Amino acid sequence: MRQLAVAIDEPYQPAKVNNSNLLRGRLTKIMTTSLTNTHRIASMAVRLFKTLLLSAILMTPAIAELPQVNDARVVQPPPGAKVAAAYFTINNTDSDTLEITGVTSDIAKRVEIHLSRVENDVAKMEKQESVSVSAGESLEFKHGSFHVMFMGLNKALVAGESMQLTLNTSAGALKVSVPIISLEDAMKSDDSAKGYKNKDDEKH
Ligand SMILES: [Cu+2]
Repeated sequence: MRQLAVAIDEPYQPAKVNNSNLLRGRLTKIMTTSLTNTHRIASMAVRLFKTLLLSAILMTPAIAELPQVNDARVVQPPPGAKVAAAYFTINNTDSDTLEITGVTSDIAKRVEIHLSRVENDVAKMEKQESVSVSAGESLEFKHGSFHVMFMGLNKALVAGESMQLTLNTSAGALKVSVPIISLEDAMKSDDSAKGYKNKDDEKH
């Protein structure tokens, strides 16, 4: 009797517990699954983003840092002069050698990079096809050395105004606004401008 009672009672109790546990288990399982999916999707998104970022970095060609040009100036040439020269200091802040391969400007028919030097007491200047500036170095374009030469000026250069030139370099095209300064100002601030004393001197 007592055993039967137990036998009758028993199926109910565990069954209730089991159902409830089963339901709770299912809910937990569903929630865990959806949480797991959310996590999985999130981590996949992160992984995809990392991959894309990495490919973007790998696929982007190394962008060279454009050099800095300081102290650019062109001295106002004497009236009637057909040539002028621009000076500046170019600073290669990139980790690769910089090549300056040319200069363009609409102020003259011909624009060239020249290098002046004295040979047997004779001042000469030679057109340079390319000028190198080592990584981290700077190069001064100045009287008696490298300069940008304008030949066949299209218009008068007036002190106080400025002119535009573009340096074509291995790091890209670099536009430079060049102030036009008077000979007096050039001589006050720059010994290298003293070569301008001779007005007939068209060598820079
Ligand atoms: Cu020259």
